[in-house]
Amino acid sequence: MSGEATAEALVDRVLKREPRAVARAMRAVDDRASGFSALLKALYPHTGGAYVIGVTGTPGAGKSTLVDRMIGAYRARDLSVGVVAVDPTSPFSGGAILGDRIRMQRHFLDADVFIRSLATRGHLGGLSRSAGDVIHVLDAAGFDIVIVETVGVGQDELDVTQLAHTTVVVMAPGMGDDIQAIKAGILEVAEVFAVNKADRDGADSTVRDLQQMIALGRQPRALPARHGHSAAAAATTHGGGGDEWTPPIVKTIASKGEGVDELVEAVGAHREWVVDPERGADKRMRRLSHELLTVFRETLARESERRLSSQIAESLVAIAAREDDPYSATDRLIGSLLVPEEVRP
Ligand SMILES: Nc1nc2c(ncn2[C@@H]2O[C@H](COP(=O)(O)OP(=O)(O)OP(=O)(O)O)[C@@H](O)[C@H]2O)c(=O)[nH]1
Ligand SMILES: [Mg+2]
Repeated sequence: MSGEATAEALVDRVLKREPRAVARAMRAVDDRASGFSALLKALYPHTGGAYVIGVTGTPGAGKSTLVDRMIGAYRARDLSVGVVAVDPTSPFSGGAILGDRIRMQRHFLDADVFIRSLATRGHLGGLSRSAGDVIHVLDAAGFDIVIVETVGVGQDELDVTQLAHTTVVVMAPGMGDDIQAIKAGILEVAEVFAVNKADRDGADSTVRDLQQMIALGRQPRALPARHGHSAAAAATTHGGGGDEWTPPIVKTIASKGEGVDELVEAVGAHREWVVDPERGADKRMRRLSHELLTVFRETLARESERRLSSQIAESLVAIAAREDDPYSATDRLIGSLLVPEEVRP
């Protein structure tokens, strides 16, 4: 971005939800283009209106197909939808991203739908920071619903789910999901399960496996009764009242659009739980804390490296000559960061 006037104009146009401005702002924050921080500061006061849904799960489970259907379901409810597809495995716009675009293409002419994939060039602060910033752009642009699709394979991608108000974990039968999921920590982040490809054999046994795992992992708790027979049709045992959320399990056939309304209802039930002033307070604070710390760490690391660049270069020379080691060098670097130059002896 060049010049203050341009930046202000860009903010105005994002707030008016001009697609090109939204795309440009998203690119600027993802690329860390100059002025990206000022842009985010200007946009932040206009955020907080969007409901953020994370959709994650094993590769090929049908996440994009399901997101496409969810877009349709929210549009039918007259809500606008912004989608960010994060594909860490193909940072330079690989095939999967292209596939996502084609899959969601039928929404392309709808002004109330905005779909972008995140390039995530692996800069400091990583995926989570980038996704968080991009969500803010969509939020400020006034989208009612923001959906973030990630492949839940690594910690980085799972971190992204921390930014969501509701995380939907998508499984498919016969993919060895149970073992994979536990490994990847997917179960811990799930607030709603979608067992997709329910047209295939083994869907019911995947549901049963999940029910068992949920029962082992948590005390069975009740969903609000009014959702008991719809969204939570396949949900785990209901019991007691209490403050803990039990993730409902919804069977879907994304390719045919079946079960999608139930899924959207289940997300809605969790939304009611999260926005409750008391019950959802912890979750809301965790989300904010994750966001602040992510921004703080990235900025701290970037600023420190900038300020210490000449000392870092000197240390490198000393380490190469075996006169120093990375550990002692780090102690010294941090020391000089904490004691400002003016007061150093
Ligand atoms: N039989 C069946 N196939 C489905 C269903 N939903 C999606 N698929 C197919 O499964 C394949 C993968 O779907 P995607 O939506 O790309 O899955 P994804 O989880 O987004 O995949 P990645 O982003 O690559 O991890 C596609 O060929 C879909 O047409 C379903 O409910 N039943
Ligand atoms: Mg996908």
